[in-house]
Amino acid sequence: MARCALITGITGQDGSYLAEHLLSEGYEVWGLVRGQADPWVRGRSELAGEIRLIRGDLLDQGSLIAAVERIHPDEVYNLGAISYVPMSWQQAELTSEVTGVGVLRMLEAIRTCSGISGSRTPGSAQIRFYQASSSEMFGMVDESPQTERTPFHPRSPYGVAKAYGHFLTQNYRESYGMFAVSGILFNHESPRRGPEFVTRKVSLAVARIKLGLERQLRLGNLAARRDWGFAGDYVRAMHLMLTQDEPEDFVVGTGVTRSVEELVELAFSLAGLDWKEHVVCDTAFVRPADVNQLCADPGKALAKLGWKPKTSFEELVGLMVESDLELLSTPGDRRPPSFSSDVW
Ligand code: NAP
Ligand code: G4F
Repeated sequence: MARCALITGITGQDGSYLAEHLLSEGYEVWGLVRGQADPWVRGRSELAGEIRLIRGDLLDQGSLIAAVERIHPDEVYNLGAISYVPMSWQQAELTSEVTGVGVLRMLEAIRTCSGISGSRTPGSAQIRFYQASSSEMFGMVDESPQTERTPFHPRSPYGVAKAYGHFLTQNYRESYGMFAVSGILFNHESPRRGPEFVTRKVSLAVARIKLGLERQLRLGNLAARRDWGFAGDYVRAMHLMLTQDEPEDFVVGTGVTRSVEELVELAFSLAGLDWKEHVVCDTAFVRPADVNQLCADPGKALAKLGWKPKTSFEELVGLMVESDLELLSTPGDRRPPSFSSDVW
């Protein structure tokens, strides 16, 4: 029988790539969607009929229990979160509830539906759990590159909420013997990245400027450094983590760090533009506390999962600029028409 996976955050960047990957591995894939007018239902219909949708919200314990009871998944991937770091200062409480306590609610749904009570019962839970942890937990780093053992010093309410979810995942593994793992993923991007994140903000601006639709791009901290990879590569690591004999946490990244300025220079040059003629620094995009640099040591993932990224930074930026040039050159709304399958 096909293995069955439930993905929270199915409408997000990673949710779509993970769903495609699991479908290609022969899985039955369910996605949790919230609200009554799902944008995804209208916007991502290329997967119509292949992914099954179920309503639920990380803020609503009962809906998560009902989803797990209905589906009986073999694997749960908790990708749902408020994931945009600046928003976590504007809505700190909501971020803590969704990105942090949401992890507790999903673990509790699995524990309840698996019949695990009080004490540690190794191996008793059949449902395997993946938590989307983040390199933002490292925050102000005092060692580089960062490994699974690097201490956390989060710099935003988002980072703090992710650290809570990370420790809780470890705690449920140790307390109840659950197969619960945390993937500490560094920044990963794609043409499906939300437009508020810096890589997509840049690739969209490059396309608009190239096509004469805009002249200027306003950015914040150009000196910040990130370890950027391709989302399509990273979802393979998530799946591999749930196929191991023992539950363990892994750092996933490329091991190469670049500045926002290097990203900008490359993206503009790929379109034959000089970034200095268009980019303006704007303090409105500078954060109350930023993470200045991140760089992964993915050695454990390579050794134990056999995982390594296939897409270079140059290829990734090229992919995004090319995709946005095509998107903005195409007249009209290119989204496919309505989604046909039922939402539970
Ligand atoms: P994303 O595109 O922002 O997607 C976030 C998803 O969370 C959306 O599907 C959203 O659904 C869902 N969500 C928001 N609030 C929810 C709620 N109350 N209940 C259920 N679902 C809710 O994020 P992503 O880039 O795919 O990242 C996936 C996960 O990995 C996130 O947890 C993120 O924090 C983490 N992460 C990402 C990166 C990265 O570089 N991309 C790195 C490390 C960790 P709606 O469409 O309904 O809003
Ligand atoms: O693209 P960003 O918004 O990503 P950030 O904050 O690193 O967070 C992303 O990666 C995390 C993994 O480390 C995820 F957990 C998280 O969910 C999210 O996916 O910003 C990257 C850097 C920052 O230092 C920011 O200050 O770019 C700098 N930056 C400079 N100007 C800007 C801008 N970021 C944005 N979004 N917009 C700007 O105008």
